[in-house]
Amino acid sequence: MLETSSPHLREQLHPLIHQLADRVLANWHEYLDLSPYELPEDLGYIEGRLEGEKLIIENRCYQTPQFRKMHLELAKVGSNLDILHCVMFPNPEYGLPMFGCDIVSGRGAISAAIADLSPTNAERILPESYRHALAELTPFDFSQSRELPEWGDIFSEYCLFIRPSDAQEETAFIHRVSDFLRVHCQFSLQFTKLSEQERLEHLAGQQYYCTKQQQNDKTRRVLEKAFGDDWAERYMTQVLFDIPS
Ligand code: BLA
Repeated sequence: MLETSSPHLREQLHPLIHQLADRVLANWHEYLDLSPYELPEDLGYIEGRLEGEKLIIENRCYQTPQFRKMHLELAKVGSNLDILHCVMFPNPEYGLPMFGCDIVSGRGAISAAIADLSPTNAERILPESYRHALAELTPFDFSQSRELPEWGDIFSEYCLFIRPSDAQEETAFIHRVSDFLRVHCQFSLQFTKLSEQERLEHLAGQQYYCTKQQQNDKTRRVLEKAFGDDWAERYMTQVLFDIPS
């Protein structure tokens, strides 16, 4: 099995989080030719304090020719809050969508599990091959869908935003995300380079995506309480959702 984090943190995270983290890394290693990606100023492992509780963040980052930055983050806030955050930022030279996933577990129960392949072209629709493959996936009827926040217009019609109600739904979520990743990794290798004009269009789409994600006050608040406002701003705009130039 692939080691997702120090055994110490990994063992303490909600099982859905470490299972999905393993799955993400397994998919990346299976389909893509990974190179390391250095985060700014050694932000691989970070500790802070949230209202007297320790916040631990572990980052894994890779890149490939198709993906400028592939980021997997695991975080634990005290004994209550476990988080998985994952984003694959495409190289804008290929018209690929953005893969994003966030899982939040509070007091042992998952409150939010979200995953999407989000379009970055001007029309904000997924490439034909993706739409076809995603439409073919066996649908699963999750019992508790959650409503997207106001900034959530970046997500596609395939976006999954649920609160899993039992172990079966947790497993179904992992399978869905795995399918998204397999489709994304496999198709990404078939894309050819765009014209300069199309590249700029996708770059603008990624910038829009990041600007919207930076408006997630729930993420920001957790980081602000543990590390202060300035650090949270820097982390959200330079590590979680850095806008490519
Ligand atoms: C929600 N994100 C949340 C919540 C918390 C965090 C505490 C609220 C959980 C809930 O409403 O049940 C916290 N998420 C974090 C922190 C980090 C993190 C601290 O990633 C990192 C250190 N967020 C993403 C990505 C997506 C995303 C990639 O990072 C989607 C692809 C979505 N998170 C997302 C959405 C919500 C959320 C849509 C719900 C926001 C809301 O309801 O207002």
